[in-house]
Amino acid sequence: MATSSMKSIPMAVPSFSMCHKLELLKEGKSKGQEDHEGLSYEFQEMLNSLPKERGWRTRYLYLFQGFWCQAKEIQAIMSFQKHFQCLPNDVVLATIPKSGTTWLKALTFTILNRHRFDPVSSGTNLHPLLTSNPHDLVPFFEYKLYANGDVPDLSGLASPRTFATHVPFGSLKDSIEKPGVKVVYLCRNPFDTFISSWHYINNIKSESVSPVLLDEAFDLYCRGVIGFGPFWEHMLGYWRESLKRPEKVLFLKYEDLKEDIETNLKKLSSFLGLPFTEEEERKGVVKAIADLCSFENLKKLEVNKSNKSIKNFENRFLFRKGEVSDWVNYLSPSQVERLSSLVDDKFGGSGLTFGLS
Ligand code: PAP
Repeated sequence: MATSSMKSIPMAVPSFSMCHKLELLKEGKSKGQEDHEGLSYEFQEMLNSLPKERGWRTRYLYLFQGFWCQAKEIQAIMSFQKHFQCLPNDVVLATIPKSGTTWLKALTFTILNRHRFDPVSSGTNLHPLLTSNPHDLVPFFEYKLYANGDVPDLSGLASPRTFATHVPFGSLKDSIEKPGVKVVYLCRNPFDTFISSWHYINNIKSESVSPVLLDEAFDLYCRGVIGFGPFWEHMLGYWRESLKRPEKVLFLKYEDLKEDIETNLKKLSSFLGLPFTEEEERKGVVKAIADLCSFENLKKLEVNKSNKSIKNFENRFLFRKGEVSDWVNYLSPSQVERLSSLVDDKFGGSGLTFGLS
């Protein structure tokens, strides 16, 4: 964890002192199973009662609360669900992995903190994004705050507190039910999300797990077996909630952000209750945020070339191509047909479309 970067902006992101660990989840090692290290005997017993499939980067994915998840993520999610107390004004950024989480964190952090850290003069005032990876500025519930069954003290965080999660809506909803708590969901088309996931997993997976070949990963993906999947249930869960309660859940699409970032920044800012003023627009604040958080800008920063943020994975793997439709370079015609008909089948009639060419 890049705690040093967190120290440089104490008001926005104080260090999270860990209060205590969940008794149930303490200690216990299972030899030869890296993904079970540190899990209690009772917890492993519970895992053994869950359906499981071959994991992408750990030995297994388990079916927990209706979605596929790694053992340590389950441990963290249980701690989160038991202990997290939301406050009015909390902001939760939600994605299925590889949908543009890093980008959404950068944009939201910059919007919410723009009066403390002016994006227009980001170069001279040393904006936190220039020295910290977005994952260090907006922590995940399951990979950082509640990882290892920890229970963090979040009382010192400045409002609005901003968090992130990959947990599907059904498993998040009870934790965010106070009025004023807002959720922003970023969705990316399932084809690119798959390709991005496949590259990332093979870059960061542990050496004890054999590489996942594209064909095998594709089959797992189409069967819904991917972290926090099935992808269609993840996307539709947030989509339906955004239709039901647009003041609570904002649903954005990666492709829309790529096409017109400034319009989407204004939408995001208004949703968060901090619309851009005319003066800000005149001063070029919207464009400055778009530029500061752009793929090209973030990728070239030293912190994103050489440091590690989430779970000790190298930041550079979070910035691969950042393009729309890279999947055309990888999928065979029969794979395109299979995924297309799955998408038609699962999303048909929902109103959620992806504009795939
Ligand atoms: P995470 O869910 O594990 O945090 P996430 O950030 O969602 O990962 O996914 C990384 C993808 O977002 C990469 O896509 P690619 O593999 O197709 O290239 C990455 O390039 C892309 N990405 C990261 N930052 C940005 C950005 N600022 N703008 C656009 N795309 C970005």
